[in-house]
Amino acid sequence: MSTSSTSEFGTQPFTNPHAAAYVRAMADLTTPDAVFWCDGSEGERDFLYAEAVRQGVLLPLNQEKLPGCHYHRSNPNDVARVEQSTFICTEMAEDAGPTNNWADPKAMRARLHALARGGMKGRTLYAIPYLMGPPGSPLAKVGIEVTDSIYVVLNMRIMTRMGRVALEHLGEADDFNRGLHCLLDCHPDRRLICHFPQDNEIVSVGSGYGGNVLLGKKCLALRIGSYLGRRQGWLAEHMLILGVESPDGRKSYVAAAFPSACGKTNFAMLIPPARFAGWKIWTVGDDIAWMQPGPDGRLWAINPEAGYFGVAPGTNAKTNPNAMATIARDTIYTNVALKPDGTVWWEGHDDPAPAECLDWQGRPWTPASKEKAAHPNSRFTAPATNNPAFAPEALDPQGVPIDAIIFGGRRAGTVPLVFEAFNWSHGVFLGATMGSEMTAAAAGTVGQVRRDPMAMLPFCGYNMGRYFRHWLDMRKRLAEPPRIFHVNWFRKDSEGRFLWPGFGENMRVLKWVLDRCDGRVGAVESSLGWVPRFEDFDTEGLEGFDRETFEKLQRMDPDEWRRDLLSTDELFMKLYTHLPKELVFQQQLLVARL
Ligand code: GTP
Ligand code: SPV
Ligand code: MN
Repeated sequence: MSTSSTSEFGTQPFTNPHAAAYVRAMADLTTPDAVFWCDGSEGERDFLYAEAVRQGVLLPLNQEKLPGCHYHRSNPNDVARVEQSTFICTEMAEDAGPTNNWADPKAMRARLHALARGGMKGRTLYAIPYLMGPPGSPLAKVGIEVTDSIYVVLNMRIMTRMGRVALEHLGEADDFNRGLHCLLDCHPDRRLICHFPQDNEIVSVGSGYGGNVLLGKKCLALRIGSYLGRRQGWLAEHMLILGVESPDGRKSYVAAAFPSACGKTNFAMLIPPARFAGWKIWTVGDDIAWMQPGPDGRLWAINPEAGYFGVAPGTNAKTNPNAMATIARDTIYTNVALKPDGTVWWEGHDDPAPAECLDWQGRPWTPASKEKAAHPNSRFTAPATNNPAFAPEALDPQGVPIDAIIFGGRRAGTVPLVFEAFNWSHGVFLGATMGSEMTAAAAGTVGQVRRDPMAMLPFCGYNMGRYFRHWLDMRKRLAEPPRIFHVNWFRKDSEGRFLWPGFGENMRVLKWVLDRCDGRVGAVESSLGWVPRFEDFDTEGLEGFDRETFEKLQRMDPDEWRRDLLSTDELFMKLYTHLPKELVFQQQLLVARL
């Protein structure tokens, strides 16, 4: 095994002996031609982009129009997370619980090592030290990801605090997440994303895509994070974090859990409509929140990430101007369409469909083509600091105090625009019973409604029943718990059109949420929870929106809810051995109210 000799970069082994030993052990297993030790410097970045272009992994985009931007196409069989190939490997199957795939750690490790053995032959092993969370934060965590994908290195460089800063945070300690990623032959039959929470270890093979391979994100920050959070008394959640600044300069903070591709990035970057002159939304995070009770009894949240891995389709200057500004430079585009002038396009872009371009698979595409030009789960990877609404508090090691938690799903029917939980345990019930239509972010049946508790079904690294218990128990440690709400931006009319304009107009819902938190506005008690009165819901300047539309949006049909409860029942039955009694009680109360 030699060290990379192609440049002055990547030649300095980590001085932390545990980190260096882990990298060497993985190199012994996978036998790469070279080992590249990442330091996160700018010189290294430039070298790696040039190298990725040379390898054909990235294509430089039009540097006048999209400075610092690159283009990537993944293998067409590898375009989303694969939940059926994702495993939690714990000694006891019940520790993973019935909502996760479980495997015996010894057996799975043997299988993975057999797959990875010699798997980097002829390739370079990149050793990536990364930090999740602001440096100095008590919640921040270090990972070392070893990968043979230069695409992963460059994405991790945007999504995390990568390089020296992570090693400095680690010091001489052995306390880091060990992550191995090998592309292998990228065959779905040999694709496995495995978590060993008891060893703080992740092994991912056979994929090159997003949440399967950027191990700091879903694997560490959510699956391993949630496992650690339960043991250590904090929460790792699939939540955006935003700050709302009112015209008098006061700031409130909201965390919201929506399932994949259900609006977190858009909500986190919201620009209020003209009616809300003087209000400003600040983005703290767009996908993941780590939260713990502070000494003041409030719930404090940090965003462990440093970038956005966002859904491209539907992003435009009208729906999300902040995202468009964010991705105008230093961005990696994956599986979008490529225009002849070296810029990019996707369905729902501001520009009209190009007369001709290459689709996400590199095939010629015209507006007459039947298939989509961009993959529905095509993504951009962009640094958070590019965002005009980036909240400086995102860098604060203590995080921000959360005033409200919002749960929400994508539901064409049944679920009203907004309602508020009666109390914490009812709020936990709302989160636990959340339903949502499946999206292209994971391989599977798009559009089918499934229970996705707290938007964590694919991401909870332990028994979901215990996870609910943990949520209920948090209440005891919070003198000032956030209020909990439920929203649905996606309700449709009988013609299949969205009843609610969404995007920036979601500010109106947010305003009601904050008014409730501040005790500024009353509400009506309904079977589902507290609901707004039309008079209290700000509709000024909302063209054509009247009481009738509001009532359609807020309509609650007991029969539809009883049907929905059947699938909640199914989830609860599945979890019955570990399901907290309070949730069953909440369900009985709901049935009675209906
Ligand atoms: P992940 O990154 O997969 O976790 O997704 P996300 O929750 O951040 O979702 P994102 O904000 O990227 O939105 C996903 C899709 O939903 C995009 O195509 C958006 O255009 C669309 N969307 C977001 N917010 C709204 C909304 O308020 N109304 C409607 N109708 N669509 C929305
Ligand atoms: C999600 O699916 O929730 C994402 C994208 O944020 S991925 O990183 O692929 O998980
Ligand atoms: Mn997500």
